[in-house]
Amino acid sequence: MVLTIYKMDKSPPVRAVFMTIEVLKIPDVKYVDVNLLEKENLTEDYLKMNPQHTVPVMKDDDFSIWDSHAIAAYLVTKYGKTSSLYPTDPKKRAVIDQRLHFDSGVLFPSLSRLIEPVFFKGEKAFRPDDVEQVKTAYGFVDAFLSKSQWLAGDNMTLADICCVATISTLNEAFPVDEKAYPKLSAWFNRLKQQEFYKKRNEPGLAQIRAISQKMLSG
Ligand SMILES: N[C@@H](CCC(=O)N[C@@H](CS)C(=O)NCC(=O)O)C(=O)O
Repeated sequence: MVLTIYKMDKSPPVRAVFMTIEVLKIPDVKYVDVNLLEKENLTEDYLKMNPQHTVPVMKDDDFSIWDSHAIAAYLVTKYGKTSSLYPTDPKKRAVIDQRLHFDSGVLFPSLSRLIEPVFFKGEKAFRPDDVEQVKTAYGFVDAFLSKSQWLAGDNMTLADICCVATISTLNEAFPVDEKAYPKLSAWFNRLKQQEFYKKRNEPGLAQIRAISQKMLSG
């Protein structure tokens, strides 16, 4: 049985899957690099696995699935010795699912919208409207954290892992202001101290940092 992840290290959803694998301590994972600039995600074989041509994709024997949130949930269900990252209790799981959909529907689109003009269209500053959208998203996360230390309750869950992959990337472009978003800032600092974050999020994030600095300075 071989678990394979098709990946590009700087991608936030890929890093969410990396961190999930690290927390679950899944051994013997095979990694395959997919170079998006070289259009390796548009080959016939890749499109057969994932017609949406995104990374990450996970293959577990003859089963394949894409979308970091679906992959992370599958990994916990199949490989998690305990289910605390994604509990089966309907209410607890519903809160986690809401945060995961928030990541897909609000955080990640805010990130794409913010960085694309600078990273891919040669603009030298972020557009004010896009920055406003990021501020709104940060405000939502701060509100989610008003009653608990973690995004979906008193324990760290997939909600924290998936959202921090995106937020740490947003933070490289538009840093989280500790005064404006104190709860978000404290949560982010808490995650930055975790070994799984240092080992599996930080390296890809450093690549984003380098690109961001180059694009904004040039
Ligand atoms: N919701 C997806 C987003 C995946 C995604 O958009 N990945 C980007 C890289 S960060 C990608 O593969 N883009 C290439 C493309 O859309 O063709 C997930 O969580 O996996």
